[in-house]
Amino acid sequence: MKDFKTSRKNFIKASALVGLGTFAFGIEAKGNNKPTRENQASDILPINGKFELAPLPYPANALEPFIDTQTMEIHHGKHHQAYVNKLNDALVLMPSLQNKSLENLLVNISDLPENIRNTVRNHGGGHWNHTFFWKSLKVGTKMGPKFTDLASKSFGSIEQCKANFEKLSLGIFGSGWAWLIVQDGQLKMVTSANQDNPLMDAGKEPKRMPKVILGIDVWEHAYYLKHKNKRADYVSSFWNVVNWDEIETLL
Ligand code: MN3
Repeated sequence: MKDFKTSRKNFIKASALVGLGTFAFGIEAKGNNKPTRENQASDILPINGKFELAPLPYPANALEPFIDTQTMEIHHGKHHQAYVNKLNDALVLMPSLQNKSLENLLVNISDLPENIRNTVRNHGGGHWNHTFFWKSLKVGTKMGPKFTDLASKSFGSIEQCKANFEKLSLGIFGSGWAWLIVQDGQLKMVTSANQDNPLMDAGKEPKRMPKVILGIDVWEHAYYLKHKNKRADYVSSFWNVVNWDEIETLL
């Protein structure tokens, strides 16, 4: 359950089928060390040069019995807080980047100065991924018509979409994430190692900028207290906590 690793792998594109295409971010990538993407209204922004950990958008016990209270408290209060702290520590070394949004830093990750690049990748990625993850979770919502239509067109049926996502999540070796994204007019599933995510280096190809609509954290810290080594149990129960209202809004 060690939380901080430095090795990483590139994304593995798992499947790609039809769907809607929208681009969440405007990018102006240039081949220098100055990320130039303009901050967007929905971006995660630092306050006085520091990123902050927002409270969970619900009580820590809100996802019971599917995700237990203690896991939520540690995952948010310890793991996520540590990502924020270490991201801020790194950016102190590069004051010119302290007014950039988190999205701006991540889409241009390979252009960041080498002395902070890996730290921003791991801990900035961790901050973005978990901020997104908390908003994606809620008990008791129902799958909406936009997702139903898109997933059915893309994967043949909702059941097949879910099965593919579970299989993908189970196949991740070690720590990482599985994602549902809309890109190039298609609904796709991708995975990332460690705290990488689909935004990273997407600024290199503005037209391929993905819209992330769902992610599942398959680091052991996300499920080990409740499910121990049984990742499959965590993944199959994950559908009970997906915030379908949020997904419908994102689409
Ligand atoms: Mn996590």
